[in-house]
Amino acid sequence: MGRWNNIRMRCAFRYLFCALLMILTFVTIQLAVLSEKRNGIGKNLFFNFDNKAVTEGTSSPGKVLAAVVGASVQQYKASGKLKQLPVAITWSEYRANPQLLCGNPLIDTYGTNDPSKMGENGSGIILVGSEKEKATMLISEYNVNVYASDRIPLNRMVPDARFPGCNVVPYPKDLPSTSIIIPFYDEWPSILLRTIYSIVNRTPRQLLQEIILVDDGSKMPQLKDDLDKYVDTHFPKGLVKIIRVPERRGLIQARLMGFENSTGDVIIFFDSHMEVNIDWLQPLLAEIKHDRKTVAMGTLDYIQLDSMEYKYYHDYMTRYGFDWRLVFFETFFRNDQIGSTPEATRVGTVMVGAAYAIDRNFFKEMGTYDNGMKVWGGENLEMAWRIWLCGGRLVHAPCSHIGHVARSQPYDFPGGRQAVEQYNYKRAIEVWMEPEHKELVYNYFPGMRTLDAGDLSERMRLKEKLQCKPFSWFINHVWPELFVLQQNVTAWGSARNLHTNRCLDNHQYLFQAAEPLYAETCHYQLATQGFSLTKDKLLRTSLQCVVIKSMTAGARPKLEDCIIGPRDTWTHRQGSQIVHEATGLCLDLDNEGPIMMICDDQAITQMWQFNTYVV
Ligand SMILES: [Mn+2]
Repeated sequence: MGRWNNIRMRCAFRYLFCALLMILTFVTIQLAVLSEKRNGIGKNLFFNFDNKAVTEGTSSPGKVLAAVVGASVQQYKASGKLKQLPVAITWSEYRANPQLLCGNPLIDTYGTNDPSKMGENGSGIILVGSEKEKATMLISEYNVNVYASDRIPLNRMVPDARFPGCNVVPYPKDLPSTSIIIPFYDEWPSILLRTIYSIVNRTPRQLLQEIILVDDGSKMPQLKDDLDKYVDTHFPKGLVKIIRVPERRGLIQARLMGFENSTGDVIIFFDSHMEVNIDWLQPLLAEIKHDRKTVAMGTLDYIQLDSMEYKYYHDYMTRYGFDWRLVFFETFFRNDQIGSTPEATRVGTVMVGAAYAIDRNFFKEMGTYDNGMKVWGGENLEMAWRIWLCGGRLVHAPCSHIGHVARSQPYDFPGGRQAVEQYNYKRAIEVWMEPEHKELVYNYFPGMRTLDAGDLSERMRLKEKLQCKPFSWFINHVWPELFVLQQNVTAWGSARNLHTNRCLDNHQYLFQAAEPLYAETCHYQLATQGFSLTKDKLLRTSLQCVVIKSMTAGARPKLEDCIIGPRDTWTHRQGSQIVHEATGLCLDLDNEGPIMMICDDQAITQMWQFNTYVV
């Protein structure tokens, strides 16, 4: 095999050195195999079996550097350009001159990657047989295929996920410098390192101020000294900073600690399992340079948790939304929100927790995060509301793509996720929502009404100081799709069938594809049985309208998104029929649920009553 031939060839000239090297290599492999048997594969950060560019001793990490090097690096070395690890250059020296090499082949040879390597160019890994079994076991333990991650290059390239037009978008020359803040808690080492390599290799170096890792009390031993040594020997000095939080304080606090220790003009929070795409940073910074009160979001691509394949939409972009239960979901842009080209900036509603850029002073002026919140959850909604209501704006930069491993967070929630979320939600809605909006949220979470969410006085003072707009402004201008049941309606509440005491029910459905309209025993909880007849004659619930797909008697009515979907109109008189205008059919009810029938004044199953009529 190539590697052994290589070593033998070199041995002809330097047999003593090579004998030592071979023994060392052998011992290293044995140790790794042993530790693998003991601990499961990949427990050692520095023994990446398939990524031989840099392999270090497992027994004393950091001491045996570059013991085994792969063929591409051999060639590179032969060209005389490679400096021996450890990397000695400082980040400011390296930054000042885009031509400089740093001595780490994973950085210096980036761009000439061997495309035949597993996982290269964002391809996924397909495992078979015993490898597959091992990986499956590890996925159930770590929620991500750590086995696959250990087998693909730390510096792999990814496919260009951008709209074709992004290639020619010009960006201003003097963009602000950026600190990237990456909190982590028990992140798998090769996934964390790939996040860092992707940033170093795909970010113009003059724009990158620093990468700040915040270890939020990880328990994995590999993330302590080994990580320190790896960072120390593989990246230019001062580029990657590690902050250790002795006791876990949660993602929000960890982000804030990273922020306090950062020095860039702009800050970007990352998850610890991401891979940035080509020219990902410039579009975000261009938005902020244009208007410093802009928060710019990248487009998230999907790294499959089982295969590590980098996936993306070719001609589609996701918009984010939320409903009254504060569930964050993906939806789509209205036609009027898409510019003249697909790559034009789009207005945003709410943000995901990570991968947004904000001017550091603006972040401070806006009151950073509510540090009374716990762990994470809800902070992304609160921040988006605050930005919009207090004078900022939130946009999607379509040309900035960032891959994200779609895994459940390695973060756990002391006290349970639901309790933490509700605590955070309560803090957010008490500060920002008006009573009628809070009421709609409490309808989903009755327990939240009496929940003690701690001291909010500081956040209330902030709202006062920034002279923020009322929440209804946000609904009217930013997220009009979020339906307020009692606004602009002629009837609202629950729609009860007079014959059966069953009410129209949405089964808490919130997606765009058509779903059956249901009827269930009336309980009058607005969360599932809140329906309205609007002034423009839509029969609607949370995010959907009632529509019919087949215009004949016997059709089952559907719930379908009416942001850009169909908007059927209906007429109704109190305690009487609900008539579909286009067909003249009446909403009826049989044993299977709502059904469209020929109107019949004598049919009591066609009589409906809303809780409240507005005259
Ligand atoms: Mn994540």
